[in-house]
Parts: sequence; C-alpha cells; structure tokens
Amino acid sequence: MLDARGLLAQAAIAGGNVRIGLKDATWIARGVKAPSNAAMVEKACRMLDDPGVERMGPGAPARHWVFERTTHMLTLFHSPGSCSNGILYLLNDLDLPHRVHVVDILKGDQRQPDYRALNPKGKVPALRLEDGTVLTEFPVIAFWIAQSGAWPGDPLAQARTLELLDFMVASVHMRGFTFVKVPGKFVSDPDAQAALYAHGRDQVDQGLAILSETLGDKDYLQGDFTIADAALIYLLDWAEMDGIAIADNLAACHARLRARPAYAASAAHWTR
Ligand SMILES: N[C@@H](CCC(=O)N[C@@H](CS)C(=O)NCC(=O)O)C(=O)O
Repeated sequence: MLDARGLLAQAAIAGGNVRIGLKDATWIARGVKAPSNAAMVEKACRMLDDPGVERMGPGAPARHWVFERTTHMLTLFHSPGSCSNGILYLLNDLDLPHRVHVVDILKGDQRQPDYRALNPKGKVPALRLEDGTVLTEFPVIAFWIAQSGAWPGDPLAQARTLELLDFMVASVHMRGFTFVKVPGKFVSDPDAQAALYAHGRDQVDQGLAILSETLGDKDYLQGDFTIADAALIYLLDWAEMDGIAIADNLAACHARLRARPAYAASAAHWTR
C-alpha cells in the first residue's frame, strides 16, 4: 500500500501537478490508515501549503484533490472582460508561457482573503512572476512584459508609450469608463448617478478623440504594435459593449488588433 506523503512533496518540489485521494494512497501517517478522502486532502493541504503550489479544487466530487505547481510559471490573475484582458492579450502576443487564474470581480473574488493576501489592492490584473514576486498596476505589468518585445528602442518613444498607457488606464478607464459602467458603486441617488455617468461619458468621449488623433493613419498607436495597444483593445471593447461610437481609424485599429493571433489565443478567457 502506498504512503503518498513523500511523493506528494517531491512531485510538487519538482514542479509537477499533484492529485491525492484514497484511489492513490491509503496511509495518512506512519502506520495510520487514512479514515477518508477528506482527511487525506486536508493533510495534503497542510503539507503543500506553500505559495508556489495552488489548490485547484476537487477532481471527481470528494474523491481526490488536484494541486497545481505554480512556481516557475507566470500566473495572470485575471477577470474575463475586465482591463486584465489587455495583459492576457500581451502575454499571448509575446508568446510568454503563462497560466491564467480567474478572479471573477463580478462575484467579488477580488475581495476574498486569499486574493487580498496576494494583492492587497483587490484589483486585477496582477501578475505573479516565476520567483513568486507579484506585480500590480496595468502599466507596470505591461512594462515588465514589454522587456520581451513590443517596446520601442528610442527613449522618447518609450516615454510616449508610458504616457499613452497612463492616459488610457488612469484617465479614460478610471475617470471615464468606471463612472459609465458602475456609477452606482459611488453614489446611490439616481440623479447623482446620472451626473456621474455624464461626467464619465464626457471623459471617455474626450479620451477616445485624443486617441483617435494620436493614432492618425498609423496601424497602431505608435506605428508598430506596442504595449500601449494592449490598453487600447480593452477600451475599444468596452466602447463597443457600451454602444459608444468610435472614429473610423480606431475601428480599423480595433479590427487589426482582433486579427492578431493573440486575440484568438486569448479567447478562452476573454469574456465571462
Ligand atoms: N490602477 C489599476 C486599475 C485596475 C482596475 O481598476 N481593475 C478593475 C477591473 S477593470 C478591478 O479589479 N475592479 C475590481 C474592484 O474594483 O473591486 C491598474 O492599473 O491595474
């Protein structure tokens, strides 16, 4: 009869995924038979309680538990349809091997203690690097990813990329779309909500006009594809979703971004 304890730890340390249940082993401690699957799983959870090993939940109901080794792999904490779509897109565009951990913000996953322990800000995106370091804030994550490409060589172009990212995330998204999408999160009075929506809508319209002007007749915001376009794609998706008209050149750029392989590669996690 198999004592799984040593094997579990070794498999996880070696980078493997782990499954445990009575089907796999019988002994829970030296000379002690496991009384149930639940006891086995609980013991395995205690043994593998390590930031590099993530619980993936039960396989067949109450039969076994699957753990996934996450150290040495980029992990995107992502809510489909949110701004973290842009980071998902970038990871796929640059072919960076990664796994996606869904944090459903509409269900409130971002406020759960497990996620708060990882990102106290309770927002997506967050990117856990191979060594366990966690990065937050869209522009920063995009900048880190850009070291693998999509980053112009010229310092002024680099500054312009950051300028665009900051404008899109901090202004068009946070000061615009946030109030268009969820005014009720900030004020309860219907008139105040309408005023907040109008303010947000104005910010979005102004922002999209500036982005259209910046784009001009180029293929992407800066000519060649850069990390700035990863913010543009989620904003343009949101405009479409909220029935906000966009200029023809932005629509053409949106189509171009959707034609890149990264869009199809992101499909499984793009919408809820
Ligand atoms: N400043 C943050 C903004 C991120 C953000 O607002 N994320 C939204 C999704 S688009 C979120 O996590 N919302 C959940 C909440 O506010 O509870 C960044 O640049 O990453």
